Amino acid sequence: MLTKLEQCIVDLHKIGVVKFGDFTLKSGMQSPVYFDLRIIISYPKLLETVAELMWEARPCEKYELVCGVAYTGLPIATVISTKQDIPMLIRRKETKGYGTKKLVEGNFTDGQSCLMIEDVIVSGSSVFETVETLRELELDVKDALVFLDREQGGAANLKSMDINVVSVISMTEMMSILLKQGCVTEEVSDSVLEFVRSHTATSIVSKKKTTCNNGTDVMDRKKCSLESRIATTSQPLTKKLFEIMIAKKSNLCVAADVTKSDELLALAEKLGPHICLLKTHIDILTDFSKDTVENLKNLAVKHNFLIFEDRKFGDIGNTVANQYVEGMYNIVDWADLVTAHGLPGDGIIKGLMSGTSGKPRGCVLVSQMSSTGALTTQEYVNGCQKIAEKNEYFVVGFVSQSCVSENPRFVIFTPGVQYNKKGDDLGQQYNTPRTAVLEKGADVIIVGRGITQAEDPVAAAVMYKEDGFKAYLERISE
Ligand code: 5BU
Repeated sequence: MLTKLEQCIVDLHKIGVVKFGDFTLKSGMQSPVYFDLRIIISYPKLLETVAELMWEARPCEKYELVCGVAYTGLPIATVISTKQDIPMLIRRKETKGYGTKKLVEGNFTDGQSCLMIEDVIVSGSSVFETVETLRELELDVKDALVFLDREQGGAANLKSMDINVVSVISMTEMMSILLKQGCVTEEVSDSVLEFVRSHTATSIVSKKKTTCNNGTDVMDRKKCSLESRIATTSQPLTKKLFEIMIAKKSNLCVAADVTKSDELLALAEKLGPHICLLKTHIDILTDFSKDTVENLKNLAVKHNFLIFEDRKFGDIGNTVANQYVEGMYNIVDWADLVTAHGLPGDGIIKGLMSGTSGKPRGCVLVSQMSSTGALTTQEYVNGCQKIAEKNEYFVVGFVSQSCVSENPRFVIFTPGVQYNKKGDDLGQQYNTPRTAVLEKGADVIIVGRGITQAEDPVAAAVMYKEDGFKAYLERISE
């Protein structure tokens, strides 16, 4: 005899709600399983059972309102609303052309308690967006009731936003029922469980306008302090980078373009205390070995900096995924950030993301290069911005020579920085740290030969760091 939940899962599988194959989730992540509860509206009895199971799992006895997250949360919320006689709200999915108030349909008054209803939770972004709107309207939203928790970090993400998630079933439990009831083979079940185990760290990024440190509701990245920008993103490495920059009072990234591992490690050891990032071109090392990157990783921990491989990926997603993970460099293993061109379109991001296996990683899009005659057009810059906005979970920011984004969540990295030099013989062009930060809007200055070929690289690094950070402080206080 099956329990109500077991029967429900078997029935959902039967009508095609649980699908196995190769799916691209909203975040761009590839998944071997997809739970598509939308079709439940064609099966009213099953919809009723799902709503009952959810209501039975509710964390609190009483709520004054329920609100379904569009779209599949809506029919479930409607059933709960009519059965339990609790008024319902709808939050529109549209983001443009509606003020916050008009985004929500239904009657309510300040302070009423409202239960969120959602079908599936991955990162928690959809729930978060809805809760954000309701909280702005002074509603009291603490709990989210979901049917399936895909166990990909959504509950933890929402917990950090003070939203308590209660789910009817987890992906692991669902697979165990489906396997026991002979609905899936052990092979399929194992592949899903392996996927769940290796994708537990998704992140939420709010689409909401962000308030700057000076309290104004403007989205001007250049005016926001690093402290206030931490809250604008959930990209773990962007957050970490901001924290390092604050702690070390440094917006300096050194481009360690040397050809021997010993030299690279010596630079990392000497300059480590002064930098927020160390940028590599790993393929110019003539003696690369696994030890090189193991030692580099240890130095990154010791001196608290991130490793940034300037690989400039530029191929189709599938090739890029191989270049990122396979081959002798295994870049994903040791580089926190990598650069990529936007030219191939956002398949390149999906390719990189598919290689991360749940590790916190990020990519920086090359929006404008520093060299003379770079073929950058405004259309390309805009295209990169679109890719970044669409893949905000993975894109940390842009390499650029101007303010290509005002969004405080994105970091602008500017290479071509050196004192007293116009450029080199091969097309490189230079700005001073002040010009880069104050005029070009750089958040991070990338300095290579200006430091590595200086007579005293440490003294040079200190000078670039101090000037760069002073210019940043000046910029936010203007
Ligand atoms: P330099 O020695 O400060 O000129 O080194 C600049 C570094 O930044 C070097 O590693 C380049 O590959 C890298 N770079 C750049 O100079 N310009 C760009 O537009 C991009 C990267 Br993208």
